[in-house]
This record gives sequence, structure tokens and C-alpha cells, in this order.
Amino acid sequence: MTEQPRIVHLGLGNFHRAHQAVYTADAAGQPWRITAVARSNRQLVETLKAQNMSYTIVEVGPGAAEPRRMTVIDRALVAKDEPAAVRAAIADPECHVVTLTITEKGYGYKPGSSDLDVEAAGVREDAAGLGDADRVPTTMLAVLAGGLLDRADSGNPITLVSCDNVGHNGTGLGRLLRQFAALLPAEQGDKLTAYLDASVSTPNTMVDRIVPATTDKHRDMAAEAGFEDQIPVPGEPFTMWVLEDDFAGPHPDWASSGAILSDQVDRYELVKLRLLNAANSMLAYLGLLNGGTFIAEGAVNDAIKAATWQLGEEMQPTITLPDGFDPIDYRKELFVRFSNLELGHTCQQVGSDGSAKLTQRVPGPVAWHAEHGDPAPKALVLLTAAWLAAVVYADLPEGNVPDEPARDLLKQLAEGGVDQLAKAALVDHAVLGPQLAEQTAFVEAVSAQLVALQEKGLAAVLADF
Ligand code: CS2
Repeated sequence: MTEQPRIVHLGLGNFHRAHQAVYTADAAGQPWRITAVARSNRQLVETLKAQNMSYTIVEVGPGAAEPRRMTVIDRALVAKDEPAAVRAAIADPECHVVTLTITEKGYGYKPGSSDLDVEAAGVREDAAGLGDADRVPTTMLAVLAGGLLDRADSGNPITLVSCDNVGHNGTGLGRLLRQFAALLPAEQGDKLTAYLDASVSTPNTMVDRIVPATTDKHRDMAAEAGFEDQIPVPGEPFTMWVLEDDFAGPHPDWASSGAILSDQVDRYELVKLRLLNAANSMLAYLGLLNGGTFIAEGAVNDAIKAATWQLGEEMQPTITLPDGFDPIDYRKELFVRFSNLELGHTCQQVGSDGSAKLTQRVPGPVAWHAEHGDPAPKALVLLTAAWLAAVVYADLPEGNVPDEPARDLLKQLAEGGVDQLAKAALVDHAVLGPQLAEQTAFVEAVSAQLVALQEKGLAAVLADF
């Protein structure tokens, strides 16, 4: 192995710094270093450099450890400013692993499918321009593909570890790269495909740690511990990482720092997406409609908690559980984690990108229930209606408005009337994917629930629930 084995991480944000960075820093054996790549956040990279590449993790809530100084990331790049340097970092023989946290929408999936959306903005242009290392790609997939194309010259193996809340995240990434390769000029496409086949692995993973955005409170907590830090990362004490043992070459001994190597990652993924993330979305949208700001407020509100528990009841039978896994314990512990008010996890943050997130969290369970005789499970209906209500109709304070890539389309569709929106969005425009578009009884129930939310309000809907 090279002298200074290295990971290139794509998607420098709080989650990476509180999750994979910690497992890497704590791994036994030869130390690994991280070159972290932000897509466009110049300020974060400059601040990190100004702080000698160090930052603090501030654990918050019951059982929190003391603030901890981290120095495992020793190089940071901005993809938008230094595209050639990012490619060179991926192609470098010292790099053996690329990890990714680029968010659900960052992969470029066609909504609700496991295929690349070749019509999405920038994809074809990125493919046509991939031969030019100085060109700034629009998509993160092209950032990665450019590095891999250059690396293919050496044939050095590499492991690509997707760490986003996407089902089959590794298998999907491999497929997207191959579909992107098919868009490249023939010689480049053949080279990339041959390299992917021969020397690249893409293990599936499940990642878990609640990591909110940084606020002044966290800066104060770091300062109290003696760390002047503009960019500390808050995180709950809980952390979990499950990976397939499928590495193309050298990798940190993440199992020695607590990661679980398992051949049941697909089961853990569904546990996470359906029990944790979906419940989190429910708390976010009901919380916003209830005038709340923090996830923890909903987690201790009886009516919201009951609806969220019911969602877990509907999710649980749709999952083949990992061996020895106790779902009730897990779900109870989730409420303890969600109730961590000090953590300051906001409904705005969890509620953002709902169209990309719910596509991972809702259609599969709805299809399962339809096959088992219940086309409109009430908590899944409420979750979907609450998302539409929160992003289209709710009059929220500015700081509480979730980002929503589909908002303009949804607002335009809403001009047809509240009773028409669900069908127009979910069936005609398949905003949550083609699988859900086929569930017409479900969509009718969502429509009725959305009308009820608008006419009677959340309190009345929850009272009837
Ligand atoms: C949340 C997740 O924003 C969201 O959609 O559900 O970020 C959640 O906090 C993490 O997945 C926890 O591991």
C-alpha cells in the first residue's frame, strides 16, 4: 500500500464530518487521510483551511461525549473551482477509496427509478465535455466519472462507497456510472466501462447519525471546551454504519471503529429508510403544519407522536428484518433520539428535498400494502398529504420553509384546485415516481386528506386519525 493511504470524499458537509470522518480517524492500523471535496461551498473550505484543517464535533443530548477536535481531513477542494485537482485526487495512486454524501437528489436518478435521468440538466453536456479536465461539470456523477476515467489509465483498483439514504446506494451508483459511460464518446465510454468492470467495487451501505446544521449554540459549546471554531459539527451520540464487505483494494479498518460489515445491508437500508427516515419526514411535515420548528417538538406531541407511531406500524411488515433485530426496541429508541431537543434538528432541514426523499420512503411500502389488500394505509396517506400541504399551501415563517426542487411545478399544478393537486402531481407528473403513479386508490385518499388538511386544519385531522 502507498505511504499515505487516502480517501477522496465527495460532498463535504456536516454529515461526512460527523460520520465517515470519525470512523476513519478511529480505525486501527495505518492512519488514513481524507481529501474532502465540496461541490460549491467555498466558504466552508476556506474556513477549514483557516483553521488548519481542524474542526470540532460537538455531541448533543443524553450521553454526549466531550467536544472532540478532528484533523483527519487534511486537504479540501471545491469542485466548482478546481475541477482538474479533483480529478487528479481521484486518479492519484494514494487514493484507494471514494466516499460520497451528495444527497438523494445528487445522484441524478430519474424520479422513482433506479436509472440515470439522461434528460436532466447538464448530463449530456457533462458527458460530451468529460475529455476536458478543466471544464466544470454540472453533475457530481460527472465529477466522479472524470476522476475514474483518468484513473483507468493506471488500472489501479478503487472502492466507491455511497453514504446517502438511497436504497441499494452502491449498486445504484455502479449502474448510474455505467449508464453515464454509455453517453460518452465511444473511446472514453469503452475505457470507463472496462475499468468499472475490472477494478471498481461499489458496496451498499446504511449510514445513520442525526447531524443537524451548525448554529451559534454549537460554536459556543466548542468555545467553552477551548476550541475556537466557526464550523463545528453537532451530532447526536448515536452512530451506525453497515457496509457490504466488498472492497476492490485497500481500505481503512472501519470495522475496528464500530462499522458493521454485513451481507444483510439491504435489510438494514430498509429499516433505516422506512422506520427512521420516513418517521422523520412525518415529524417534519406534521411539525411544520403545527407551527413547530424542531423535530423534537413533534416527537413529544401526543397526537403527532401517535400518527408517527402508526406510520411505523405500517412500515414494519414491509421489511425483512436483519437477523436478530428487534424492531420495537429500535422504534422506541428512535423516539428517544428524535426527542433530543437540544440537538436543534429542524423540520425545515428534514422536510427539504421532500420529492427526492419521499420517493425513497413511500412508494415501496404503499405497493406492499396494496398487494396485501390495503391500498391506502392511513399514515402513509397522511405523510404524503402533509408533504404537499407543507410545501404548497402552508404559510410558514421564512426560516421554516423547506427547500423543494418540485415546488414550482407543484404550485403551478395547485392552480387547478386543492382537490386536483394530488392526482396532477402524483399520477400525471409522477413526482414521486412511476410506482406510486399507479396507486390510484392511494392517490385518491391522499387527495381527500389534503382537502381535509386545508379545510379543517391539522388538529382536526389528527383528532379524527
Ligand atoms: C433525515 C436524515 O433529513 C432527513 O431526511 O431523515 O438526514 C436523518 O437525520 C439521517 O438519515 C439520520 O441518520
